[in-house]
Amino acid sequence: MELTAAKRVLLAGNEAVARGAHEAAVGVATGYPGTPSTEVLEALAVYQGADVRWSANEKVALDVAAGASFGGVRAIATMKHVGLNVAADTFMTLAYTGVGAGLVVVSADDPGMHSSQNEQDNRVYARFAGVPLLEPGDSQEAKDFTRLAFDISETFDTPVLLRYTTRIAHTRGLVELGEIVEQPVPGFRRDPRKYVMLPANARARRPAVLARLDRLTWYVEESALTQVHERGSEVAVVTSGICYQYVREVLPEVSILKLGITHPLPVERIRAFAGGRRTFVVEESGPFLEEALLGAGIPVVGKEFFPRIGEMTPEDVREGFARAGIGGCALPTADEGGGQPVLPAAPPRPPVLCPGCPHAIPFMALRQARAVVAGDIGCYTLAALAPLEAMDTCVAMGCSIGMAVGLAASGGATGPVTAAIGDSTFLHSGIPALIEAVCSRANITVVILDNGITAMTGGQHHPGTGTTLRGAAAPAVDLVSLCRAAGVEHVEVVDPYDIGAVHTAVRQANQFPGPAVVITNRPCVEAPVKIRDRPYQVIPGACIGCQLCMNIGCPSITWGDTWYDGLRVVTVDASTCTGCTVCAQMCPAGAMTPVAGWEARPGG
Ligand SMILES: Cc1ncc(C[n+]2csc(CCOP(=O)(O)OP(=O)(O)O)c2C)c(N)n1
Repeated sequence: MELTAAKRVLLAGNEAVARGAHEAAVGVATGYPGTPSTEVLEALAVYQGADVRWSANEKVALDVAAGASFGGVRAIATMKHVGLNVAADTFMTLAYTGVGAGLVVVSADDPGMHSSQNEQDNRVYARFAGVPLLEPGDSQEAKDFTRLAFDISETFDTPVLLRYTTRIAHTRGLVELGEIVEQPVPGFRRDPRKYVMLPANARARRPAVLARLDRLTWYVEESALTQVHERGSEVAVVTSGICYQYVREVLPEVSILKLGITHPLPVERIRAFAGGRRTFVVEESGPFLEEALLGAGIPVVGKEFFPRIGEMTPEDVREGFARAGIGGCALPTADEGGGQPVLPAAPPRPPVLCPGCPHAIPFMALRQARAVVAGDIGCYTLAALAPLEAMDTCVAMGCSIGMAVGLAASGGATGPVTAAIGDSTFLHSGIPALIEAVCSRANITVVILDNGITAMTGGQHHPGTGTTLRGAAAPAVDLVSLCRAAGVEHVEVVDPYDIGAVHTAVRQANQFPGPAVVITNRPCVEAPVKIRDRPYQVIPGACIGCQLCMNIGCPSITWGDTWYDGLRVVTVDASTCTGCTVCAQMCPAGAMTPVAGWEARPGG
């Protein structure tokens, strides 16, 4: 449902960013999915007007957004923190070219690594590139700052980095909606000295980047995005983003300078605010603000008392101040009106592949082949865990094939070298490494786990899916043709539910001299539609308790406390079984049988 103006609505930070972009009349919105950024584009797609699309990867997303901006249309590119590493090449030089119409880059960082392979503080990218950095502290600011970021981008002819963290991205808050500000579309203005970064042109733009930073510094010193809450306390706190809420909660009486723009910094304003008081910097992740202020000669303390690892919590802030001899105020408990009652922690559950996940059997085959498996990032990374335990490396998106090439080159692998990569990841950044494998005649097998979707981040389409973000039909990249066109001679497509066929395909690929590709071709059982085929059950008395089926790691199969005729047996939970047949194929006793009288369940 499209939201109308002059209303206050509850929005998560990501939805608020989408609303801000919509109010700023964004024309082109691009991105690549990744927690905690994914919902921005999904929320933007609900509004009519803009061209909203998932791109093949973050660099392509930023290239498309930059092209649109050069063409005179406001554009936004969204990504998670590691996505900006992928887009960094473009990002760094966009600081030189500047923009046509407003260009905003959203980086949603994941301190604590709820769903990421590392934690990195992407504020440093703004300093690195020399571009302005906005850090919203709640949903209202997420909307307002996004909108303002387009204006700043145009006023100062610069891309703007909008950076926030998981709590802001996923926490809901009341947001007052605004009107949509229609934008003129001037079209592309040819200007090679600005847009063609030949060394001679780039050298000429370098001083422009620094001059712009100077102008931005004057702007920031005056900006209303810096809020000073002076309460006359003996200590002073400089903070930004979500940490502002935590400081207010823990020390309601302390004087706070809350930053909205964190690069460049309003150094003189902060110096005046600190005014010789004991000044604390409370910030999540690295000592980004602290180092900048120390560098400017403002004596502050921060990471001496507050953690630099993981997500900051109000408790961390309270403890930090307590260590510094300040406050000592406990956070209010639920009884004292401190919010939700503290619920008992849920028992830890190891993450597992879904029942019927088509990724399980290829990894069983790889393990049986004693392959050394360079893995990649996606749902299938869970194959590194028990019971599959069939992945030996996993570093960053798209690394698997290149790492397999290197492992093969090392001569140190103890078995056939294999790369295992999902379809979205292959299209994101696997293709160049496959070309490298071909050109270096690397003796590797590449297993492309094609489930038709970007499952890990919630089922977004990708260039092989055949749909657009808004669900319209689109041309789909054919992976077989793509691999053949790259020069791979041995390409085989196999049904991952057919255990025998998968084993044969892996064996043949391993025997092939040079790079070989095996593509598994079953759709994800959860997205875009839930696949629920006739479920299986265990025939009473037929199970011999061998537990072979437990090796699949299917959560529908349990080895619990079920006994039959004095023998402990497995059970299949028919309510979650998707009917993939894999356990029935594996069972040496023929103990798995389809449930009789089954009818398709809703969503099946
Ligand atoms: C550079 C980067 N961008 C985005 C992500 C978030 N992410 C992790 S895996 C993945 C794609 C998974 O899709 P696919 O390879 O098809 O595997 P599936 O989950 O469908 O099995 C994404 C988008 C990331 N970790 N790194």
